[in-house]
Amino acid sequence: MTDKPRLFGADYSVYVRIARLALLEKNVDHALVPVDIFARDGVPDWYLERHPFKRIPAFEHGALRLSETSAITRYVDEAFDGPALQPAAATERAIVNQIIGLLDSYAYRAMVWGVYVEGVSKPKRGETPDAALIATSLETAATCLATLSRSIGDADWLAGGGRLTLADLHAAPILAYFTRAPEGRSLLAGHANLALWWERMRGRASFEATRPSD
Ligand SMILES: N[C@@H](CCC(=O)N[C@@H](CS)C(=O)NCC(=O)O)C(=O)O
Repeated sequence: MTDKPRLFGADYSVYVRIARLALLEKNVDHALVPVDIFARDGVPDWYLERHPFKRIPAFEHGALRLSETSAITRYVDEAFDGPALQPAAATERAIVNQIIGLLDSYAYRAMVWGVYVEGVSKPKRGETPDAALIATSLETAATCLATLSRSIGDADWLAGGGRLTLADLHAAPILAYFTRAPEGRSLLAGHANLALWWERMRGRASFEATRPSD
């Protein structure tokens, strides 16, 4: 398949950034087609065919159309040349998938919406934050960080192995928003191994190239 992949979305989105990181780490030439979920009129009608739930990103490669970031990143890893972003061994791959699952199920909502949006964005816009939501989100965030910290152990990468994987790419854009909140930075500082991992991720060219424009 020779068509250049297209990713639909916006640079501020955590999930779009995850997919872009996978494309960049694999050195895949691709286009980012702008879709703004926060546009005044909502997402354009044509986009519903690509994502019936009006979320970003959506992806296209030749005749293949995908939504759901973890399906997109796994496809990108498996369909293109470049460094493998998933371990070959079933046990190690299961750990990567477990981390992605916990990030989707628990970390994203708590760390991005519950801590960053509620505690940083809303006050900036002059809105009153929901203190109870911030408190429960910080509790969930603490559990997420403790789990990730146990997983990384003494290794350089989240799944505990010697190589960057899709788990790292899934986590970093979430941490990018979480650490904009002072409480987020201080929770992260409680896990020296994760704090080092965060510095490692922040220094990657792919991470710098996908930094949101805001
Ligand atoms: N399960 C989706 C989640 C994607 C998602 O939630 N994207 C956010 C932006 S980071 C979004 O489109 N939010 C719009 C909304 O919640 O209405 C995936 O894995 O791609």
